[in-house]
Amino acid sequence: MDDLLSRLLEGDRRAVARLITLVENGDPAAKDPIRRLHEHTGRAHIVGITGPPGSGKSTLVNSLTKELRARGKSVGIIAIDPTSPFTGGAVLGDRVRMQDLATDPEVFIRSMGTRGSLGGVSVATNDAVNILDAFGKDMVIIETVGAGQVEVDIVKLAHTSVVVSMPGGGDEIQALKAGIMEIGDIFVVNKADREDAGRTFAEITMMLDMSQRGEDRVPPVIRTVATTGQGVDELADAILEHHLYLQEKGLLEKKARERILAELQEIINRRVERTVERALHEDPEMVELVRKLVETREIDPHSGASQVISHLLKKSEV
Ligand SMILES: Nc1nc2c(ncn2[C@@H]2O[C@H](COP(=O)(O)OP(=O)(O)OP(=O)(O)O)[C@@H](O)[C@H]2O)c(=O)[nH]1
Ligand SMILES: [Mg+2]
Repeated sequence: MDDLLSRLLEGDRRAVARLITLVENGDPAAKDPIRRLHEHTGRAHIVGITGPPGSGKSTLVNSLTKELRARGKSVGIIAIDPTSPFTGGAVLGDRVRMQDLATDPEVFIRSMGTRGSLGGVSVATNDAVNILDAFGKDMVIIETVGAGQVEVDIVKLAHTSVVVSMPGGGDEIQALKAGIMEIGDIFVVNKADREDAGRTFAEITMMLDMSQRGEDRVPPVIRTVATTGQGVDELADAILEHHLYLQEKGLLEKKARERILAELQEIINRRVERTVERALHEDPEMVELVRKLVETREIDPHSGASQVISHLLKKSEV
């Protein structure tokens, strides 16, 4: 296992795939390489692409990556699939939509399942981003379906967040309002070949005008047709410009700090959660005892929980 990281750093794609699998499975064998990998990270421009199901994110990532490759950038892609397990249909779908890129050695594509574990997803995704960063990819693109808490967490991992919408989705404009709006750095109206695209474009532009984001930069709204590549050069421009903007304003360091904080928080949450699960599993009598005390009204549930927690903290290492 020791040489997995060396192989990765030497450019071995199989080592990358293997390490991401270990991370995804929460395999303890990932721990050491992930720890040692850290010093090799911090160079990639991380781009989050989020939006409702079927809005064309994968198709867009495909054409965007082609555009970025034409500009000499190497690209790593992580597609988060929230619904199906790792071998599920959507993953195959992504493979099909991104198959143009499959033979390019400067592109690495990986789908990750979420396996129903919320905290775990962010941690695994972040590890995968770090792996592709250390692997030397100039840009790492994360595709995720919006817009729930997981997506917001994942978007927090990105330097540049692209929010994709499509025409005719009244619902998804609502979803935009529900939180993703604030974190989008660039907005895309994909499927601009559809006739109601103009209205969606106008709605998003208006919402951005009304929202006070406390920034001197108004996020651009870009119309794309992912299937033909129309507007994708403009999107690539906007993404690279945003990175320059972050650099020039000294915001890249701020983002990096926020990223590390979010990463630490996720790891801590996840580890505490798992420790509690494990400890409760190993010590059911303790819980049963407290349950009885609460049942017989000798103590209240809050004090009961406190007792369980202090007991667990005493006996287990997080
Ligand atoms: N007309 C039109 N269709 C598009 C466009 N972009 C994507 N599509 C089609 O929309 C469908 C969904 O595209 P995907 O790229 O899989 O969308 P997605 O957002 O990645 O979907 P999920 O990952 O399942 O949420 C496919 O049939 C695409 O061919 C576009 O610009 N115009
Ligand atoms: Mg997709």
